[in-house]
Amino acid sequence: MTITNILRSGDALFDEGAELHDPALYHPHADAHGVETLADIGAEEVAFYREHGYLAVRQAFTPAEVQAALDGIVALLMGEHPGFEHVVFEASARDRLAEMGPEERMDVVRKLGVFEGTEPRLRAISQHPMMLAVIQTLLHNRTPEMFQDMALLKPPRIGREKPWHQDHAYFDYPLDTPVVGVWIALDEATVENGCMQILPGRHQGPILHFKRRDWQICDREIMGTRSVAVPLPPGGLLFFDGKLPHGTPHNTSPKRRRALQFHYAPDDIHKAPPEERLTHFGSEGKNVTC
Ligand SMILES: O=C(O)CCC(=O)C(=O)O
Repeated sequence: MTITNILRSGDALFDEGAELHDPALYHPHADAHGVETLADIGAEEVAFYREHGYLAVRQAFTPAEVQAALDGIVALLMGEHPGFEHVVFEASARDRLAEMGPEERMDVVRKLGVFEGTEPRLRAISQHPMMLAVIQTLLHNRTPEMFQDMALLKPPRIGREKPWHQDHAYFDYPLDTPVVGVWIALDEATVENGCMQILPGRHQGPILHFKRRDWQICDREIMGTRSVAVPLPPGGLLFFDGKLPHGTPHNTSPKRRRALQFHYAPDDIHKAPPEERLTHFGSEGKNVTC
């Protein structure tokens, strides 16, 4: 899981970026293009993905599959898998956490990760055969291997922003490695509760990242750009290129916005040292300001 902002306090891990963002960073001018089901993806949709860096699918999973994934998350959070510890809480809940019961704690969790070896229901959705078949096509017919699994819960009112970034800036893979991200809505995801927002077509190369509210693209680069929102019903998903800039605003609404995010790359790729990634995405030593 992304560790830039995670700090331990007592027994719990907290995400540190509580600072509020400028609302103008998230003013989409349109909704994302997509299809209804995974079966609707053909050559035209693959061409769209290659050109724009994303494709939405509004009904990828059944209500039963969504419920199974939610049950898997609850099982992890309720301690049904002893030893599982990859849970990160919202920093704004730090002072209250010790007094909260298990149910109440579920609405202050920011993210969980590294669970697919532990929770079979979450593994099942990450290995959904039709979804994997599409990913294989998007990876130029190379066999997909999942290398990152997360649940991003953005709780009501306090779920904090994930500032604009390219996921590839976090991955120790050579720049030309094809990476497909999949973001799956488990609740209805809207602009108000913090759905994904993207910059279509900006996935062709690396953009410098800075340590600000997170490891992120400079706000100045984003202001005034024509971003696109990806509202999705539960069971909808977004396929997105590892270099597609995206971000999600603070959840100011009273509604939950629970999601899963998986990343896949061809199974025959090799890691690169972090210095290589920083050469492309890092701002240190480049005489740039933000
Ligand atoms: O679900 C979210 O809020 C965005 C997550 C995200 O973009 C990431 O973790 O890379």
